[in-house]
Amino acid sequence: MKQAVIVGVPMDLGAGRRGVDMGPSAIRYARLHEAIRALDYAVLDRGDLEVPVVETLKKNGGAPGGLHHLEPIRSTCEALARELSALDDAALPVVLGGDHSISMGSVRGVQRGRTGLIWIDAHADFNTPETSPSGNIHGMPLAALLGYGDERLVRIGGGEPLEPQDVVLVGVRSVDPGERELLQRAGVTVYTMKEIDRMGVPTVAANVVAQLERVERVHVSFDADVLDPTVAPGVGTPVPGGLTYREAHLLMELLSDAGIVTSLDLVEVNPILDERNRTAEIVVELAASLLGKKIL
Ligand code: HAR
Ligand code: MN
Ligand code: MN
Ligand code: MN
Repeated sequence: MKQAVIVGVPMDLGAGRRGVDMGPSAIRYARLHEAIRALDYAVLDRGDLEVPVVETLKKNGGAPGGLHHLEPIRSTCEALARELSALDDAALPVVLGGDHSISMGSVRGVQRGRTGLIWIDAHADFNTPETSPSGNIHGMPLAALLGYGDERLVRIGGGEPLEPQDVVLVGVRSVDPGERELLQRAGVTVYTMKEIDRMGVPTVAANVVAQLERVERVHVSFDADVLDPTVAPGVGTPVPGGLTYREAHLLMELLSDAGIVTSLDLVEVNPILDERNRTAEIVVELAASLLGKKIL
């Protein structure tokens, strides 16, 4: 039997607003386990990592050019990378955030051989301390995974930087000025909302699958704010013009059909801003589509 391993990372230190630390709880409460078990996976929940409480930390560097809460974020990501790298290769890790900075730990933890990454997000998360308008580290993880930015983030988990040709961004519609320049220079493939409008999800999904044909593993990092805020109000940094309910499902269904996905993050769900947990519920439905749920 296939096995899914759930790890929660209740951390909001990388975000500018509080609340995504409650994401793991909200996603479990939305029946994640049942949804995955129904797809013939054995589900092992390893619980939540221990994350420093913000009130116990000194205030530090929240200004532009800063790295807000660098040390506790770095150590939490190291712990996550260690936990995931110890798992059996055949298991499918499902990491529950938490803000998107946790993906510096999850990607390094699942990286084995040539690893592809599909980053599904309204934002590019390609800032460095120099380009970040906020100093919030959840705007920096994808850059760090490709080797850009502060060395202490780049070196998390001891992994090699990902190859730009193995990285795809989908759903982007909010990019900061300095971030744009680095993103274009880095050479990762980006399907903005414009491409999704113009080509449609089927073409985008087919291109993504074709691009990642040669990698050994594929990690999907799903940021709930890629969804349109009318569909998913429970996120800290909503941006209008996102994926509709069906566009998001179709993307997951087509990636599932391709059979390439070997690990998954579900991040940036903010229960404080949500309406009766509906964002967490949609995220669970989308995870089920990605892991093989069929309509018929
Ligand atoms: N680009 C902005 C910044 O770096 C906002 C980033 C918001 N990030 C997320 N993750 N929610 O995608 O400050
Ligand atoms: Mn803070
Ligand atoms: Mn993100
Ligand atoms: Mn985002």
